[in-house]
Amino acid sequence: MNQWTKRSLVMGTLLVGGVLGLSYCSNKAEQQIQQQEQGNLNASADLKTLMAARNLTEGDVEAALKTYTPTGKKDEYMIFASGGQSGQVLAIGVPSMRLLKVIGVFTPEPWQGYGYGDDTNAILAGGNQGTHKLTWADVHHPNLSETKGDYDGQYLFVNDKANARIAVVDLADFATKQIVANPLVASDHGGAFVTPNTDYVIETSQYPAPLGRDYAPLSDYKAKYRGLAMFWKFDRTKGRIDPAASFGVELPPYSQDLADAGKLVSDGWVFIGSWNTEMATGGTLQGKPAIESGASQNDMDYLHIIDWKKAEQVVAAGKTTTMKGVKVITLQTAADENVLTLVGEPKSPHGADVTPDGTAIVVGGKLDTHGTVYEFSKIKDQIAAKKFESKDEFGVPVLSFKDTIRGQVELGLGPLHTVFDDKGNAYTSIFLESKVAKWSLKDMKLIEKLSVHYNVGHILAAEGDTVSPDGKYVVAMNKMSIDRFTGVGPLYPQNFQLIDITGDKMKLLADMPIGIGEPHYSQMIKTDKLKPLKMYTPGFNPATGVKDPNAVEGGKERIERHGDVVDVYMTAVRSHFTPDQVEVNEGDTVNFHITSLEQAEDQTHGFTVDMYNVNISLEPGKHENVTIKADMPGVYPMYCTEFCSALHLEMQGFFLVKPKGAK
Ligand code: K7E
Ligand code: CUA
Repeated sequence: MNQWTKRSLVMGTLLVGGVLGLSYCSNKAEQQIQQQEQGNLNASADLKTLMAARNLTEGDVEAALKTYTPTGKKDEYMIFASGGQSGQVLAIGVPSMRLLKVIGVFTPEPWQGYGYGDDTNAILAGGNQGTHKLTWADVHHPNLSETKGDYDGQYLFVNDKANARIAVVDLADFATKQIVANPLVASDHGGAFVTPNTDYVIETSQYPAPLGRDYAPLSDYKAKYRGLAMFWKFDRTKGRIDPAASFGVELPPYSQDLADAGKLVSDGWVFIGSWNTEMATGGTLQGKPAIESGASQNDMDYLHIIDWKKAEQVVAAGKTTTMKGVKVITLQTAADENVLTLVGEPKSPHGADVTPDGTAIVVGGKLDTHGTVYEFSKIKDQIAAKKFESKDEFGVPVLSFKDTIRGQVELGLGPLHTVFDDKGNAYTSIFLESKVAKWSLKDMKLIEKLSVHYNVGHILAAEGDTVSPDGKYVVAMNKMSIDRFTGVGPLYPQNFQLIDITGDKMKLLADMPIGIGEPHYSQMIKTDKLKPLKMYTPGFNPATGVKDPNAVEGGKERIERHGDVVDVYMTAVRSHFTPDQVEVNEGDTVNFHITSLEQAEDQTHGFTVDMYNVNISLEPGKHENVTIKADMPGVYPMYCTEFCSALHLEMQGFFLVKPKGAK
């Protein structure tokens, strides 16, 4: 039997198997043939010949061996990466650096049907801000939920810098469940960072403006413009943020930047970097310096230190004002009650990263060559003793810089973000030099620098933001890729570079081009902590978190008319929709209630009504509701958009809209 006969036999099995739902088994037969073919092909080629033919060094082969993941083998870690301007989140396997999923978060995602059905539209609508429909987001910092300072694999939070929003993704099904919109500010950046037991999700503003998004001229900058640290209360039992139990802390009009929550000894505290303590507002047409130079005059900006347990007490004591429904601790109260304290940090800082043991905070400086390490115990003791050096012009107490730091380490030009391993080392991204700097937290000494390609922004480490990082891997998230990949036009991919940190020397293992959005931050979790669902219980609505009241059982499919409202109770199972003919009148409102009757792993159907901008994903057991206004008379195919079986193309039906006045 030659390969072609074998193949056509397999295809025959596939066809029959697909109809019977046996495609998995026949895929296996197909796989065996493929493996035989590859075996034959490779038998004559030895390793050296292959290396020579592909111009690979021994180092390359070693890197390949450390990352190559044969079919069927799984990754040890998963990265949750910001999808940047795409408004989405990317799930990536490590060490294979294979893209596993693009999770729709702030932006509709058609494959998942996210934003194309009633229930997911309601989630997206929760993020409405202002009067313009927001169809994009600037995702910066994904943060995994934590229990006792360790990733627990349950939830993921992300921020939208452009529109001041926070989203909650449930890692049971990797789907977005909630978007909360901050009514007080227009942009954020210090989010979405969690406290060690995920009591709060922190969101701090980036660009100062009047709180509540009111108008005030720039001449009132110092008087009326403010920053904000928002503490979104997370209700783990519901898996949702509870806005009513959340509060904000008003901040001076500096540009607050990255934030991090204290852990272990520093649990109960939050640290927020800032720049533009000059409060420059530009005015280039009037001959004033651009903000970039106006904001770079001071040698020191301010690290903001918030005692959030104290803040909770202040809120409980009712010492707040309410702005647009949010309880806010005013700047005055925050200063008087020592909820907020400042300490100098070197010129235009970026990054504020708490060490795994919680004893120190590392800050980088975009215009400074040092990593600066603050000793938390010194901060705490001086605040307790009210030993302040001065106050800023808003009356906020300021600690002495030199009495607060553990020390500084010379790292290079433009140190940004710092992550940690399990051996007391820190890894800092050096943006201008395109390097990752490894240094010792204990000795405050630079150990090694590794070139990356190019202009590294954030870096991330395996379990890197927990109380017990794993070491093993660091990933450099490079902004530029210049000569790394085949050209795809002037908008180049970003470049994630996987680095092995297990040896004495860091070793670059693999490049992964990222052709979507501009990722900022990511976190990497051990995959054995994730417990993703394989399917939903029948009739479950993932958006509402309960069995849908309109869930349809097999045999109970029906069409009901109530005046000009038509309810279609539909089921989907290989390879048909029931009912498959839906005829309505022009102008009717049609509610499709569709339940997948599948309970077999990975048997997903899609459902579209052509021309009506509907595309939902029906994973096994899932229920979705879709409402459309039948305002286009005609005949529109409805079909399954997922190649679900051999008779997938036959999984179709007709949606007929009878024109007004037709018989
Ligand atoms: Cu450095 Cu938004 Cu965290 Cu970008 S931020 S890199
Ligand atoms: Cu169901 Cu294709």
